[in-house]
Amino acid sequence: MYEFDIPNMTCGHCAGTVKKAIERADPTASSIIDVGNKKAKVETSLSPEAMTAAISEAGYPSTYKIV
Ligand SMILES: [Cu+2]
Repeated sequence: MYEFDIPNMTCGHCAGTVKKAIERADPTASSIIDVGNKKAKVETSLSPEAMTAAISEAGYPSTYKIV
């Protein structure tokens, strides 16, 4: 599982956009979005680089760590 740090994700609307981007990139992904801490935990079979790119393309640059 990866934890993405998404500084621009500041409200529920952002969280929805991020969640959609994650699910579009990997329909089998499961994610927990934490807007308060601007983090998303994602279980995905994609590489974290690919998922970072997908989230970034939706307008939310991020960094990740393995958790
Ligand atoms: Cu927002």
